[in-house]
Amino acid sequence: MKMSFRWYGPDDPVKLWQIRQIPGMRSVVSAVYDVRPGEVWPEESLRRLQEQCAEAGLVFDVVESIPVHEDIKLGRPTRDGYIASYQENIRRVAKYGVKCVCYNFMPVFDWTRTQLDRPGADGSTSLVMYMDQLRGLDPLKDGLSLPGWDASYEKGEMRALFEAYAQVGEEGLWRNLAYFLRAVVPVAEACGVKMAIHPDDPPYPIFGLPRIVTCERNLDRLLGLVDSPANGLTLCTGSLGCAASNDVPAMVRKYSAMGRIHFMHIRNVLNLPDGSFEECAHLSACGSLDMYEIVRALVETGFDGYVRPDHGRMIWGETGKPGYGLYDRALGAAYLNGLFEACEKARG
Ligand code: DNO
Repeated sequence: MKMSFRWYGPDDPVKLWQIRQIPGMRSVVSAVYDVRPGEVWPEESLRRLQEQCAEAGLVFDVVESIPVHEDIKLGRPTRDGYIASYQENIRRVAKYGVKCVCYNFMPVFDWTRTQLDRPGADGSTSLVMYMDQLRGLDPLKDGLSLPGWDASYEKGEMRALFEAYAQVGEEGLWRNLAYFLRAVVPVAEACGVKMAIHPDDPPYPIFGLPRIVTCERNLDRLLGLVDSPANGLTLCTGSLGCAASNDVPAMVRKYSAMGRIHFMHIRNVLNLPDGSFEECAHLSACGSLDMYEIVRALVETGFDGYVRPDHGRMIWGETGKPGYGLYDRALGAAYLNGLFEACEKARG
């Protein structure tokens, strides 16, 4: 396993030298952030990223994410141009040392929560999704924006996108995903890159928009669209795990044994009876997921991909990007390193 940490570039309040001091830290997960979805990433930006990480004693070898343009997800006639740019981006990131590309196929919005700073009993804050708050939200009316979202849409554009997705529906989204994968996976194969789709977060339709990367049945279907190791998964325990019907350790074991997990996002969630959930500390005892069983499944299947501690709470007075502070993610990395060491030694 290769331990990694997400870094949002020079503007990130978390600095590379701090990441470097987390024990066992190896890889930086990053992206070129000043380019709109669908455009080709300047080589100069990639060179700089590679150099900055190397100077800090780290390796830039995972991209999260190369965004997929909405026209690709919608199957619009303009998609071929955007797919050509995507293919070029895969070639370019490979040239600068990247081995794994994380992306998602969620319509319009990336991950969704209803509150980003919910105080816990210990005074820390975390991201939560409360169903009663969700019912009151309308992205077409409220000026809703979350850190992972593309904030550049006008209200009118957003409405048109919603209408277009209503036409496409789930099966249309599957067809468009297949078309995309058939075009990009051969390019990834040729340059030694593993594509790793991130599950939908949360893994069910939201605001009436279809979502398909949600459960074991659909992950099987996805991997079958192009049966190549380069068509793989980012297995995000928190995203899949907030649907109680997903048995996360079993999914990890199955897809890791198949060699189809290239990137693990590991975090815990506390699921509430009405389908709401709270992000919590990584420790198993704090949430609904058994972190030991997840790590054991990886170790026993010989997992050698990338791992990153996912979202942390805000603790010790830190301020910054919700979910992406230094302290709690560093604690997460230390805890995960401990679980890996114990499972590896037990395995002998
Ligand atoms: C949330 C992240 C996601 C992820 C994208 C991948 O914190 O895990 O935003 O980066 O969905 O494309």
